[in-house]
Formats: sequence, structure tokens, C-alpha cells
Amino acid sequence: EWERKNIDERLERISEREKEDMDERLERISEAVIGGKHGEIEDLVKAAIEDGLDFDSIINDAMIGAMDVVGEKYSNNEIYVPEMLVSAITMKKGLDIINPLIREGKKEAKGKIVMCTVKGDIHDIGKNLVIMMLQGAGFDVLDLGVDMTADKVIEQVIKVKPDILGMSALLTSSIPVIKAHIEAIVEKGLRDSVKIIIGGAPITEEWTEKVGADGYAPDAGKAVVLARRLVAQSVNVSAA
Ligand code: B1M
Repeated sequence: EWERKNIDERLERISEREKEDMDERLERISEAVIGGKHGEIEDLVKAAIEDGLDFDSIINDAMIGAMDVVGEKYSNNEIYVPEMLVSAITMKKGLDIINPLIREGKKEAKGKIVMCTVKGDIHDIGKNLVIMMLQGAGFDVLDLGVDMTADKVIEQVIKVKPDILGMSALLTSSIPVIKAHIEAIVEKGLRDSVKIIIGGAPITEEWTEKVGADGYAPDAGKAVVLARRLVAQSVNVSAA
């Protein structure tokens, strides 16, 4: 579902010349995100989709790649927070074009997921991308937003009874916050009722155990695979 079904066939059919054009189109999308050209991005993404480029390339190769460049420029003091923010707005506008297309036709709910970015952290592009992919794969997702306290997360876990709680973090300082949130969930006696997944740039597989989560995904596509696996496990466990 991440890529439209016929995309491979179409890619095989296109000539080398067309491939070059495609790369140029991805490059233009990437440049728009880096340069924060939020007035241009929608048309560029629409044109790329119309030309048959797959969502995977547009998102991963062009947009996420561009965000890495933005991050690097910020680290090198070549740009500052306002520029980083305009790039983020630009990427969001581009994703908003793709989002409804990914969600098209997916009606059967595969499981309930509550998702947030934890307290102190307001980065949400990655989280939103993960949500978009999960919804595209048929999951019912409630987005709590950013800067989420443990209390608010717990409130929603009790209210919504999700199969999975997803916590995203982009700042290194947010990793202990994830751990504290999970500890609060344990203290409330809710840990066995929900699977917990984590992700975000500073998080690696080894953090899963360290913070007490059930799984980690490095990107949105893998988050879908992980969510499917965890939901299937709980069905098996409860059926056993
Ligand atoms: Co921020 N920022 N930022 N920023 N920012 C980073 C994260 C940073 C690495 C930049 C840098 O220094 N190179 C750095 C963090 C350093 C650190 O702690 N290690 C940083 C900093 C320092 C800051 C501020 C402190 C800057 C300041 O104010 N002085 C500040 C903090 C604000 C706060 O949160 N309290 C800040 C602010 C901002 C903006 C608001 C301007 C903006 C965010 C806008 C928004 O999100 N609405 C912003 C941006 C855009 C970035 C960078 C450039 C891009 C992040 C992004 O959107 N990437 C980022 C540098 C970078 O990451 N290269 C940076 C694209 C996105 C699709 O990727 O989020 O990794 P990502 O998500 C991926 C995977 O990680 C995974 O799937 C996604 C898709 O494949 N994933 C999950 C994510 N969540 C998941 C959850 C899952 C599973 C997978 O399950 C639950």
C-alpha cells in the first residue's frame, strides 16, 4: 500500500530519458523544501504524482532527504530556526497533497492506535508521516499532537483503549521523557493493556528495551509493519 500497485510496472516501462526527468522533478521538490518555497510545493508534488512518480520517492528521496539537509544547515549555522520552520511548513503542504491519496479506499479498521510527540518536543512531521502511513494501511489513529504530558497520554489510553500507543521524539532530551511516560503507564497498572512503540531520529533499536517499549521503527513504512505484527500478537495472545 506504501506504493501504488502498478508503479513497478510503470517504472520498468519508462525510458532512461524519462528517468532523468523524474530525478529532476524530485530535485525540484527537494529544493523547494530546503528553500522553504511553500508557494510552489503543492504544484510540484501534484505534477510529480501526475507524471507517475511513486509516493515513496517523493516522500523519502525528495522530502525527507531535504529535511536532513535542512538539519545539517542548521547545525552548521547556515540557517536558523525560522528557516527550519518554513521548510517544515513546506514539507507539510507537500504531504497534505499525498495524504488523501494514500488513505483512499482503506475502510476496514486494522486496530486502534493513539499517537503523540512527547512533552517538551514539538517536532511533528515524522509523527504525522507515520500516522499517514498507518491510516493508509487501515489503522484507526487518534493523534494527540505534540508536547504531550504523561497524564494526558494516560487519560487517552484509558478512554480510547488503543491496541497501540506510539510515542515520537526528535530531541535527544525527549528519550528520558518517553521512559518517564512509560513508567507512569506502568504505575497506573495499564502497561499490559497496550503495546507501546517508539520512533524518531535520535531513537535506535536499543532504546526499545531501555525505555520499556514493545517495539521501535526507524521509518513510517516500518512502523506499519511493526504495528501489524504487534496487533497480530495481541490477537494471538488473547485467543490463547
Ligand atoms: Co528541530 N531539531 N529543533 N525543528 N529539527 C532537529 C531534530 C535537530 C536534529 C536539528 C539539528 O541540530 N541538526 C536538533 C535536535 C538535536 C538533538 O536533540 N539531538 C533540533 C533542535 C536543536 C531544535 C530546537 C531546540 C532549536 C531551537 O529552538 N534552538 C527546537 C526544539 C523545539 C522543541 O521541540 N521543543 C527545534 C525546532 C524545530 C522547528 C519547530 C523549527 C521544526 C519542527 C517543525 C515541525 O515538526 N512541525 C524543526 C525541524 C524541521 C527539524 C529538522 C530539520 C527536521 C525534522 C523533520 O521533520 N524531519 C531536524 C533535523 C533532522 O532530523 N534532520 C531538527 C523529517 C521527518 C520525516 O523525519 O521526524 O525523523 P523524522 O521522522 C521519521 C523517523 O524518525 C520515523 O519515521 C519518520 C518518517 O520516516 N519516526 C517514527 C518518527 N516518529 C516516529 C514514531 C514511531 C515510529 C517511527 O512510532 C511511534
